[in-house]
Amino acid sequence: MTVTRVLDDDAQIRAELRERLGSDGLKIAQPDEPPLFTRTPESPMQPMHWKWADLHAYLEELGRVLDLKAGGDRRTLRLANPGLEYGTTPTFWASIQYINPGEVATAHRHSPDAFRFVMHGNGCSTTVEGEQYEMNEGDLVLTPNWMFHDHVHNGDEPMIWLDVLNISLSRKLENIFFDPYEAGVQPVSNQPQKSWREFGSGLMRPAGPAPKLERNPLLVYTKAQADAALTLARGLEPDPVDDVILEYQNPAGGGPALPSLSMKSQIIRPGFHGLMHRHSGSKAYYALKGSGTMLVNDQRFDWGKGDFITVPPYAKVQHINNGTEEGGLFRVDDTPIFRYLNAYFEETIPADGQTA
Ligand code: GTQ
Ligand code: FE2
Repeated sequence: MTVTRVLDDDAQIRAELRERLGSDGLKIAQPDEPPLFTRTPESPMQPMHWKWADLHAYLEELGRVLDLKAGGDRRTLRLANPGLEYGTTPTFWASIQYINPGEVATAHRHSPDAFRFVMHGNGCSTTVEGEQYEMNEGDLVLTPNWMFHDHVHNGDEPMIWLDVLNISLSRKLENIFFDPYEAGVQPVSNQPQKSWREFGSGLMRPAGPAPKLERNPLLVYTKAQADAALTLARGLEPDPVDDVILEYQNPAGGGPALPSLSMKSQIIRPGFHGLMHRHSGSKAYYALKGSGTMLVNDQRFDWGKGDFITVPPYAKVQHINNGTEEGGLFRVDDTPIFRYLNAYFEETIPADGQTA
């Protein structure tokens, strides 16, 4: 009938134009192509849950069979997403690095930002632009982009830490730069922990002009200070979605610790039943202690200490703790990018299931 004939004509016109326009490097929308817009984000990334027992077994195996290549390669187990061609999420890779006593991961620098969150062990130090930091369990050490960094393990047990780099983003932006450091490891500066000594209190800073907002002047956040902050926050009204949650802040201006990555630490107390929430961007969780349940879209993940969970962009998440022990989660998300673009969307779904 008329309507069908019009559509057929339209398809025919478009097919003919496809040929001619294509040869001139031009195109128009075609009926068989995905539309420019979806009502809400539709990501091919899948929610994932890795159990610590499995990860640990693989890590021990990699520690035995993989050498650190000359030139300072890293021994890492990458958390790959089966729905994505590249990355743990569309913006970052989360990997677990394993380093044996006596090993040296030689210095280099790159355009992606990175951080390490220490999972197990001690005795390793990371040197960032000459500032040397000891890595102990629960510490967060930043290697902001284009700063040289090397890791030297002088302890007697293997060390395991989480590495996150905003490298999927850098790759999409076609902005990957890399420089090896010629000398292997960097000399340690005569002010070995300068950024920590200046800004590590989180409360006070060197007298004089305020530091520039853009570049985080602090390179390390210790477990002791994160724990102290969470203890204070326990006395606040619980967050209806996240119970107790704090962000590692850039002490200059209070922004995220890295321009594209926000790191958070969170406590889910026994009996907590959070509201379901979704927001722009993707995230990864590492379970620090206890246990809990996370509902991610239509999947249920019962997590324990050491597990990893990754959440696709704009996926619904609900936190529940039906146990008797406090659950602790370290989280990294890419929300700063969306805030920078003035394109951060979020939605809390009330308990009755109706969208607010
Ligand atoms: O330790 O410098 O997981 O450059 C990936 C790339 C760790 C590192 C990773 C890296 C590093
Ligand atoms: Fe690196």
